Amino acid sequence: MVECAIALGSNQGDSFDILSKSLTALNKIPGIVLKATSSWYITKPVGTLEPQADYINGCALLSADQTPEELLNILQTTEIQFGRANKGTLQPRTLDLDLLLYGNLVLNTPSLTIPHPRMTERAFVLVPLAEIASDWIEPTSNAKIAKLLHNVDTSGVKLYTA
Ligand code: PH2
Ligand code: MG
Ligand code: MG
Repeated sequence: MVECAIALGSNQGDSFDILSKSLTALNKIPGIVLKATSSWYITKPVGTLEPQADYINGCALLSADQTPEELLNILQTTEIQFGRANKGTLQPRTLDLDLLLYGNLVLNTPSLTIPHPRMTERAFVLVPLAEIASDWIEPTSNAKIAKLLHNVDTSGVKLYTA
């Protein structure tokens, strides 16, 4: 089993319900065990071309016996299961599941880059991730998540209270 970190996001549909149910669905998949979940955060959209709704974001830690590619496939299938239609990177979505970290693996293939290439600059990832993995060393920067969090502006990330 390999310890993995994923980021979850949604800004379309009943986001809180979709995000919660997606974690339950992932935990039911053979070979995947949900180890920890962060709080949920309301976050201002980052990098989108058109104005769009605020996101709910969070992170989770999984133990998985899948390869990175198998895990990516599972995440993409789960996105579709929860109604994701739009594959565009910067478009609104019902569910976005991003593989952030896979143990201390560094991988660059046409279909998959691990660690997630933008995670070190995204407060909407680092704030929830630091709750559950503050001492995890991000292997391309060699810095702990807690340290990376110090370098980003967290003003657009607010704790979500249901
Ligand atoms: N995801 C994006 C682009 N911008 N902004 C926020 N706040 N949250 C996201 O999950 C997000 C984003 C592309 O995946
Ligand atoms: Mg994403
Ligand atoms: Mg994605």
